[in-house]
Order: sequence, then C-alpha cells, then structure tokens
Amino acid sequence: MQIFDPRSIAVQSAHFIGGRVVPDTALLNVLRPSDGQVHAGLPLADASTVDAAVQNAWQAWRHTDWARRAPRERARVLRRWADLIEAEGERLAQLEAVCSTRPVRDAAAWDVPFTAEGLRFFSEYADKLGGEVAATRHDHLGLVVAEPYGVVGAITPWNFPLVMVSWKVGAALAAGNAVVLKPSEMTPFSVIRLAELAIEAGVPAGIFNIVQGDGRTTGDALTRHPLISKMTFTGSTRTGAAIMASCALQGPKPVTLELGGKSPQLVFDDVPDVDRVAGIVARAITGNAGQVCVAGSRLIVQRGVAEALIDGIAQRFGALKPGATWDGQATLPPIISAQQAARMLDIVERARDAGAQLRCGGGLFDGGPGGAYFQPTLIEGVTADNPAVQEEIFGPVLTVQTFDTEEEGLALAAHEHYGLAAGVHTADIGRAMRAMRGLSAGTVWINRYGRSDDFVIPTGGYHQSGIGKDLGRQAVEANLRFKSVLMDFAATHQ
Ligand code: TXE
Repeated sequence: MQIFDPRSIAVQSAHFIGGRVVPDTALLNVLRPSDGQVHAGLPLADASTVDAAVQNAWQAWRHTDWARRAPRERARVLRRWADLIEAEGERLAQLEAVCSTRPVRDAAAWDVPFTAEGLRFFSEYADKLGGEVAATRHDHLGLVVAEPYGVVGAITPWNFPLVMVSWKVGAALAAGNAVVLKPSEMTPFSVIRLAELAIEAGVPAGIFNIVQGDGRTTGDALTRHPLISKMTFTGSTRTGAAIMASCALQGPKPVTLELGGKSPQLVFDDVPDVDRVAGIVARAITGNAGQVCVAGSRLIVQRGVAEALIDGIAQRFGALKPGATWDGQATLPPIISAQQAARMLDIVERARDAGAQLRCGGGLFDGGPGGAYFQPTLIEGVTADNPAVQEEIFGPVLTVQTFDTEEEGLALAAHEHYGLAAGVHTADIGRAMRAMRGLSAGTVWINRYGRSDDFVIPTGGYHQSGIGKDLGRQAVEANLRFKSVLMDFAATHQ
C-alpha cells in the first residue's frame, strides 16, 4: 500500500538565509534511499555563501530584539512554531520520508510531534536559566548572568533531520542565540519548510538560517567562521573530532558533540518475561534499520536465558518486511545509501573472517524497489576484538555474547571507545543499580530501551561518544555563557 507518490513531493532545493529561501545552482544530487533514484539537486554553499549566512545571523542577532526581548515572548514564538509544525504534520512527514530512511507512518506519528514537542520543551526554559546570585561578602553583590553566545553553528546528520532541528536549534533559540544550520547533504529538504514556519511563527528574519552542502566544503567553512561562537554537532566520532580540532584552532570555541555508539543490551537470567525482552532487544536494533546513534547493537546475555532470548529475537527479525518509506506495510526501512550498505557488508565479512558465525541475515535483501535493504542480522561467536563488536555498523546487525556472572556481564558490556547508551534487563533492583553504576555510558535504560518523550532527560555520550548533552536543562545551559558581576555598595552606606 503506497501512502504517497514520491515523485509528487516537490522540494525546495535552496539555502535559507535572512528569512527567505535562497535558490542556488544545484551541484549535488540527492537520492531517495528507498528506490535509489535522484529526487532533486542540491546547492553547495561555498565559503562566501556560508559567510553571507553567518553575517546575516550576526546582524540579526545584534539588531533585532531576539536576544533582548522578554524571554517569555521568545517562548511564545517557539510554541507558535511548534503549533505550525503540528498543523502541517502530514506534509512534513512526507517531506521527511521521501529522501530519508524514516517510514512516513513513523514520521507522522513520531518525528513530527517529537519535533514540535521538543520546541515546546525548550521554550519552557527561556525564562528559567537567568543565572544566579553569588554568595559574596555582605556589602557586595555578586551575580552570575546567563547570556547567549551570539551565532551558534549546527551540523546535523541524516538519520532524524527534523528532530535534530528541534534539539539543536530549539535549545539555541530558547537561550536567545541565532543559528546557522547545515543539515546533512543526504536529507536537506524538510528543514527548509521548518525554517519557513519559524518565520511565520515570529522568529525574526536572520535568526535561523540554513546553508546546504557537504561536510568538506560547507560544514568546514561553517566550523571555521570567526563569527560562530559555539558549534553543535551530531554525527560520526571521526567527523566530530575533526570539527573539534578545527574549533580549537579557529578561536577556540566550545563544541557540543553527539557521536557514535556501540551500545550494549545486558540481559540477566532473572527477567520475568523473556519474550517481552526479545521484543525490546529486537526493536532497539531494527528501528530505523539500526540507523540510530543509540541503537542497542551488542546483546550481552546471561547463559541461562540465552537460547530462548536469541530464538525470540531471530523470530522477530524474520518477521520484518523491507520496503520503501512510503510503503504503509513495510516494517524495515532502507539503508541511507549504497556506500553505507557496502560499509556494513564489509564489517560483517571481516567479522566472519575473525571467527564469527551468522545466526541469520548478513546480506542485502534481493529484489525490491531499488535502494539497499539490509537483512536483520544476528552474529554469534564473537570476542571483544571482533570488528562487529568494535565498530559502529549503523544497521540492523546485533552481536551476541554470553556470560555467567554479573561481573563478567558488566565487563563485556564495557566498550574500548564508546559509551553512548546501555540497556539493563533484570528483576533484581540491586543488580540493576549496580549495573547502572558500573556501566560507563551517558544513558542507562533499565527494563526498557530507547528514548521517551521525557525531554527533561538529557542525551549524550561518555568517552568517544561525545561531549555535552542534547535535551534536558543541560542542552539549554550549553547555549549560554556566564558573565560574572561583582558590585561593591559599601561606599553608598557612608
Ligand atoms: O557521518 P558524518 P556520515 C555514524 C554512523 C555512520 C557514519 C558515517 O556510523 O555510518 O557515522 O555517516 C557533516 N566538517 N553516524 O558520513 O561524516 C556532514 O555533511 C564539518 C552516527 O553521514 O559524521 C553531515 O552533515 N562537517 C550518527 C554531518 O557532518 C562535516 C549519525 C554528519 O556526517 C565534515 C550519522 C567536516 N569535515 C552518522 N564532514 C549519530 N550519532 O546519530 C562531514 N560533515
């Protein structure tokens, strides 16, 4: 059942600068991952276009009242923006689905409302984080005054384009900054509509800008721009490190990084309902075909429950139906690009060369509408140094390791480089708490896996999985800098 015709979705192949759509010569092709066809061309902002966008943002930040207006008025604007997004839910979901891996049903039911509600969440912080009064001597007054940075640069990945705007742009705008965003060159279109809606909601022209292009040209120019006072990025650890290095050399300036992961799902044999856990574990690695930063890609399971759990997972893997993002019956979306699929196949091959066995999957589905659809894959017989355990695959590929004691389980759950998230399944609250303390990860989920709409819980990694947080109060604070004020009023007594 086709929910919409992809060829009918018109997109704006343009930048968004100074409050308006700015068409430019298309130099890149944007493919639909679902069928591998070119959907539209995309401009490639060079350093001078990036400079124009940043200058625009800087002027808007200085000369409009965005940073100075009553914070509650900023909050009202963000809430209006959220309302407009929801009112256009169906159109935005199709725009999101056509060139990404987001099934349109999920985009409508989850991504669009999540984007809107995220903006509302950040709006609520607009007047809550003004700073503090410092404990100084009695005849002095010390203030720590929270102020926005100015122009924040944001670079986002292809896996959740709309939601990323909510997290990055929402937090920055609530704090009173202007933003220049570079979305992924693979999923660049839906955010242009968001920017138009921002203007309609009352965000002053120039406060939210978008430059289109790749990382090497456009992303790099944005990172290096001297008027960008803070960078925020979600993507691979390698690119995050490059951005951090360039921020250090050009400024320096602070950077928030939400990076890769290799997150464990640790299952103890006291779980009361193995089948329920099988469902959670399977969803945590097949949702968005595993193309989620917090995907639970390593199953660490206690021996007594291993066989039953693995059977339950394999059964669920087998029931998934690959299909285009506009196919209402499909339950497994495509891989974002042929290159990503080739990378995944290479890791699976190297995993087998290193001694791993495939319980199921391991390759691409045959036939279909074009595009690359990866078979949900279970890999057994792996050790900690196996490539499938070491490297972020970013696909529906789950490795399995078994353990006997709690201590062994926790040791296996640790990863040499990553610490983004972890799941723990047990009926024993003491064991759950010991695991929570023992796991070196930015998020620990207990008897569940995955984010909820509790936006107040921040997200972000330990180790090479990142620096700083998206969501939560911490995300807004990261968009503020603090001015120290000390006033001596002793003299006025005399
Ligand atoms: O990511 P990149 P890619 C992981 C995942 C995936 C791998 C590669 O393992 O397989 O990364 O994906 C921009 N200066 N994740 O190549 O390169 C780029 O244009 C400035 C995890 O898509 O990190 C895009 O907008 N910007 C992840 C963004 O960075 C640069 C989400 C992300 O691209 C740049 C996505 C540069 N030098 C991939 N180079 C997660 N944590 O959710 C690239 N970019």
